[in-house]
This record gives sequence, structure tokens and C-alpha cells, in this order.
Amino acid sequence: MQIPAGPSFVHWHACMAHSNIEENFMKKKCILLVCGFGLWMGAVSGTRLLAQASPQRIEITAKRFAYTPGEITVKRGQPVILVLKSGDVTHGLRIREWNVNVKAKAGNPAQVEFTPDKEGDFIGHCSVFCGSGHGEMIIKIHVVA
Ligand SMILES: [Cu+2]
Repeated sequence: MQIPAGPSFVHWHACMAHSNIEENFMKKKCILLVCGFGLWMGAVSGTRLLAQASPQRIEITAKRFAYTPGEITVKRGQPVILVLKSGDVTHGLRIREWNVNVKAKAGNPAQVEFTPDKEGDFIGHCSVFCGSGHGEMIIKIHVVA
């Protein structure tokens, strides 16, 4: 008796169908890989651009009832490290626009980092009550392009 060719024919067909699906899957995988690589390259070059803007470090001394310097100029998009020192009692510095609030005791400087994202003139206020002139204790922040 001859063994029918049926099962092996069915098997062959199933294999072809399987390899077609696999081929499709591989194509999709390739497209995904290429897209992923593109995104990754974009992220890397973006990070490099950001890393090029190294932070600007600014030291400010607070003393009843003024900051020295009384105004600072920073660049939009460039990170700023503010170092606050106190010459007498505890003072603070709050800049609402960038959620900055740093407090420094005498002899214990504190620092905060932020990145100004818009140009213009802004005001920082003392955020720790320090006496009769506390309300007028301000610093001007100029953000330029
Ligand atoms: Cu104050």
C-alpha cells in the first residue's frame, strides 16, 4: 500500500503560511527597529544640546533688607544655580515663575537650580520673615535671549 501524499502536502502549506507570517513579522520588527533607532538618535542629540548649556552659577548674599547683587541677568534656556548666603539672620528667596524657594541660615549657604524658560523681568522675594523691611526685600531677575 502507498502512503497518501496528503499529510505532507498539508504540512508544506502550513509551513508556507507560517513563513509568510514570520516574514511579515520580521518586516514589522525591522521597521520598529529603524523607528526606535531614529528616536534614540533624536534623544541622544537632544540630550547633547541640553548638556552643552552648562549651568550659570550665581552667588547672592541676603542681609536685612536687601540682596547683593540687587539684580541678576540670566539666559533663557540656560540652567541657573543660585547660591544663597546670609549675612545676618535666616533669609529666603522665592521666584514664583519657576517654583524656586531657597532658604539660608547665617553661615549655611543653600542652593537651588532652575531653568528660566521665558524672557522678561521677574522679581524674587524673601520667603522667611526677617524683620520690618522683609516685605520690601526683593531681587530683580532679567531673563534675556
Ligand atoms: Cu525676609
